[in-house]
Amino acid sequence: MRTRKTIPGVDPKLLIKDAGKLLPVPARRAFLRGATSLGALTFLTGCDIVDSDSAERALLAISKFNDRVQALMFQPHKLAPTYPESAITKPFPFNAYYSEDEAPEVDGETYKLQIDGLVENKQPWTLEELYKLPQEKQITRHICVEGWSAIGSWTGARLSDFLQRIGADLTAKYVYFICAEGYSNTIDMPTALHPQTQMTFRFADDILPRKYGYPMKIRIPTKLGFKNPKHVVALVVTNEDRGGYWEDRGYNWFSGS
Ligand SMILES: Nc1nc2c(c(=O)[nH]1)N[C@H]1C(S)=C(S)[C@@H](COP(=O)(O)O)O[C@H]1N2
Ligand SMILES: [Mo]
Repeated sequence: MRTRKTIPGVDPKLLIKDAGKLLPVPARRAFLRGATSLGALTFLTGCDIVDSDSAERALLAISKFNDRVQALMFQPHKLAPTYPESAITKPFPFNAYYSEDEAPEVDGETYKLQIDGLVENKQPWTLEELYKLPQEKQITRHICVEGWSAIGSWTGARLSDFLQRIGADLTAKYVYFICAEGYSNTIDMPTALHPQTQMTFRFADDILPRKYGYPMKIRIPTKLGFKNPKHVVALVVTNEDRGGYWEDRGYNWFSGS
């Protein structure tokens, strides 16, 4: 009989299941169907799983692998589906790591979008200036990792146009966003330049309400909800991955939708 070693703080079955969930979909099925063992996980990740820390490291390695696969599979010109006005979800859900009445109150009069990093013109932008940018409307689906999705209508400027306008280094790897209440996240440059990635100023044709990210959010229909920062106060073009609120808490970094 084969003896099974017990690992302190690790349930091997759950660990394999978690690792499977972190894999890109096509690989996930094969992985879960196969006689996956801790040995296979060790082999795949190069992490010797002896305790809960090394188990976490193995999961992180799988998640990083998934990021690379998603980045390779990302099609920079492929559009996310769009919908008619009649498909808009009403009421549109609110979500954040706090309750709706705790959403930050940003003063639009004094608001300035700060620009930093690999950019020629770091002049901050007032809301009045931002509103003058050419804008377009999108009706797309927002998908949250928590298991809900909803169709909404967002209007704003293409982030790619804005990045060009401020002389951003478009060969840099990332754009990092900082929000009024301390939320943050980093996205890859191909996603930042995607035609549907938007600096959003309006929701359902009205000025973006406080709960949905006043005065500006970044709408990215090709990414999960948590990669769509609300109440954005600063934008940084960078070659270093600065992570983000949920990224730092173990959510998959790329999180394509
Ligand atoms: N500043 C900020 N942006 C945020 C969050 C947050 O807590 N703070 N939550 C994210 C998550 S998990 C989701 S699903 C969406 C929710 O956006 P909504 O309130 O417009 O539905 O915002 C994302 N952006
Ligand atoms: Mo979310």
